[in-house]
Amino acid sequence: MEKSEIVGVLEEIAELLELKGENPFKVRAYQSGARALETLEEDLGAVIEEDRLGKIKGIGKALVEKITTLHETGELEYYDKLKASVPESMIELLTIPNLGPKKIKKLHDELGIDSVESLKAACEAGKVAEISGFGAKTEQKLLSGIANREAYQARHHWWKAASVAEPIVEGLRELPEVERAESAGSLRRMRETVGDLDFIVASTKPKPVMDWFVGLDTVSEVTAHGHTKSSVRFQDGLQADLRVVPPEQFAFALLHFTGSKDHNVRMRQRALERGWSLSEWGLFDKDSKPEDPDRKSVIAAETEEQIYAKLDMKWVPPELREDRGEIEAGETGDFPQLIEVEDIRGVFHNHTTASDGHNTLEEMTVAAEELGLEYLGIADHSKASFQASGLDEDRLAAQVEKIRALNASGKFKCHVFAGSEVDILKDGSLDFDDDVLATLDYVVASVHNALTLTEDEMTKRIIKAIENEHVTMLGHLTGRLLLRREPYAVNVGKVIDAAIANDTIIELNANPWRLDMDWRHWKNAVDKGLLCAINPDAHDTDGLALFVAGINVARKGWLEPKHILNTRPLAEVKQYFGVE
Ligand code: DGT
Ligand code: CA
Ligand code: CA
Ligand code: ZN
Repeated sequence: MEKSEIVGVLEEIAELLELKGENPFKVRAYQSGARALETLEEDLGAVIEEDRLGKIKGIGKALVEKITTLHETGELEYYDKLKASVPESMIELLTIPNLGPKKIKKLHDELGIDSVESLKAACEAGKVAEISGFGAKTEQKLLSGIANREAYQARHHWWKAASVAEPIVEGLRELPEVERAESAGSLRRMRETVGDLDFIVASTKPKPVMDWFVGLDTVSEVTAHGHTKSSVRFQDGLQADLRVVPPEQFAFALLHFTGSKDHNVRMRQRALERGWSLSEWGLFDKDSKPEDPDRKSVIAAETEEQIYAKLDMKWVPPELREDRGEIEAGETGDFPQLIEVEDIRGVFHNHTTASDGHNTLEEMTVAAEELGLEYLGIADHSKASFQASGLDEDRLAAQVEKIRALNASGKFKCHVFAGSEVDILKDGSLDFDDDVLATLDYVVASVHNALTLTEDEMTKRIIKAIENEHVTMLGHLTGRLLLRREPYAVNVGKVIDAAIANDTIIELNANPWRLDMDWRHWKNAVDKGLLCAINPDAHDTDGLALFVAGINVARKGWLEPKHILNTRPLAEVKQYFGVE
């Protein structure tokens, strides 16, 4: 078992012990063991082999044994037994924000609460507010935490949904009965999260296609199994609809089930204005009846282009189908030249083992070069992010020197820029002084702590950072973690205006958990003059390729190469940074 996983197990043991009301010293032993292991810079395997684990501060004798067992076998009987001794529904309570093991124990002791359901009922009855240490405000917070959690569980990150959908579409296309197969719905529209998958298949023999689909290994439940539509739930909770239609309906079904609903409403309106009714089955005379056996589509369409053309429009890229101006643009064909993966020449916001990354500077550079990137920006955390081993001034200076030497060595074609992801402190000042920032090629400024300021305070804090002349770009504007943590309160409009006024870039953080700044803001912002950088926020070599998730969202935000700094060639980026 890897070090990071062992850290997770130790943390979980501490939580379970606390839930059971065990001796606080015992709890703390596991917590500090987890911390000590997390910050261990050496290779764990070597430390164990040389029998040095017990010499590390914070790791006692009992932990040496457990860590060694976990490392060598990936299992631990003590942990399994402990876990089995606490009901699953109690452990689930730990997933609610603002609720730690101590509070859960108290709720259990005083109100007999042992599940999310019983907590919800007790909050709604006002019983939780009456317990000392809780109060009405906490009760409200718990209720909204429960509501968020329900909403989060109903949806999935686009990246994950895409990884489930891709092999299914390929599998469908290989079936002899299948003429065409596509993903539709929010997945095709590149929404940041996906409710369910929607597959559309053209075939004259639906039965074997349906049987193949509901019989997939990964299906845990079949919720519908019909002639033209089946619905399933996969083991990981994701649900999917499959619709099989006759080939002549395929383009209409694909258009309809790609949506969005709002886009469909506008399209149907256009059809009606022309005397037709548009549906998933075809384009018909608006007075005709579906029951009429002779009813025929006004056009035979093999592609979506032909349907749009019949309605006097150019084909609309699926990611724009949200009724946010694409209908009007479709009339004139005046679409943006949407950014593509090949347009990206480098990336700026990336971490190495110097802070909380998992690969070294050299390894990251090799990986960037393999991806064909011309340049790579290293922006490790600053000292205020101590939980991420942020760099202090000395370590930063050493890293800058190392990067300069790497470039000078001529070992790599990929140029490395020396930067920092500097913390924006609570008052809006930065974690490094200006003279330190001046030694860098560029600076990403981000908020990582004090997330509960008022909207006004947070907005001022961020704008103050934007106004610092050394700040090149603002990192992950709202701090949201999709399906896990809501954005902090901040006035996005004011931040955008300040960024434009100060020639500061706002990043599009491409991590599939973030996709921050949100796609809904980009079109207006770049029209007003904002510049964007698409950054993977990579913490390892694999993470570099995640900029692709940012491309999806950038397209959804109507972004073109000219709006994005990292589409520019190396020489122009150097010029932009004002470096040699
Ligand atoms: P999701 O699954 O919540 O992430 O979002 P979608 O957009 O994939 O929604 P879904 O799966 O319910 O339906 C797929 C598409 O089918 C949707 O984008 C538009 C179309 N559609 C579904 N129901 C309706 C409806 O009642 N009216 C219209 N106009 N279109 C609908
Ligand atoms: Ca869907
Ligand atoms: Ca659906
Ligand atoms: Zn960050």
